[in-house]
Amino acid sequence: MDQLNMFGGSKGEMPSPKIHVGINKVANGEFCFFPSFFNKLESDDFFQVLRKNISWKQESMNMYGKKIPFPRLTAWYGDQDKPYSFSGLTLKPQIWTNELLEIRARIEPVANVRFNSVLLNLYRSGNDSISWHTDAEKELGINPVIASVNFGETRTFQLRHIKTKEKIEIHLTHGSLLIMKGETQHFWQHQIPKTSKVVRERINLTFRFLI
Ligand SMILES: O=C(O)CCC(=O)C(=O)O
Ligand SMILES: [Mn+2]
Repeated sequence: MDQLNMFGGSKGEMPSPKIHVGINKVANGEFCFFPSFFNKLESDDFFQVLRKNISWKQESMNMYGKKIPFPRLTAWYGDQDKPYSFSGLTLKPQIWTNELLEIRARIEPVANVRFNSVLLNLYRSGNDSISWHTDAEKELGINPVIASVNFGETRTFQLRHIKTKEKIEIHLTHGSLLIMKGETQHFWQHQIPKTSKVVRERINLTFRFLI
């Protein structure tokens, strides 16, 4: 199967229970979800170009004096004067590529904010994941708007309210855009769990504004 026919698009995908297209207000949070924000052709193109041109790195976090590799590859791009720290790492951003600027120009009018940086994740298989966390680093300000763009395999994005433990699942399809805003990062953790299904690669971009 060639790369262009690899990803099925959102037709026939499982719907995301509770979350519908457009604005969703939940307890202590707000999400805007567009399952096919980018069409199939442009999503196929973006997947290929990003897979090839992004400088993917195997970063590790320091835990009890040990280096633990992240279960995914990552990359950090953005304005040069905005270093970013998370999980004990400080990353100096790489310079924006044309594709990243193109994607940013498409999503900024919808998110209604400016983004000066983007963190990219490459999930190589079902064994790659990101565990429960919030995007609440102090450089992101009080109520950050985070815009998540997805290409490649559909993976399940889970949210969990830190007090009520309510759970929400969103199927992040090829070409989807999910915007998290309002108080979300103070009350809802999120993760992409591992899956035992045989899955193809997935690229996720989270656009952020660093103060
Ligand atoms: O891959 C995803 O959808 C989530 C990535 C994420 O939460 C992050 O990079 O902070
Ligand atoms: Mn996150």
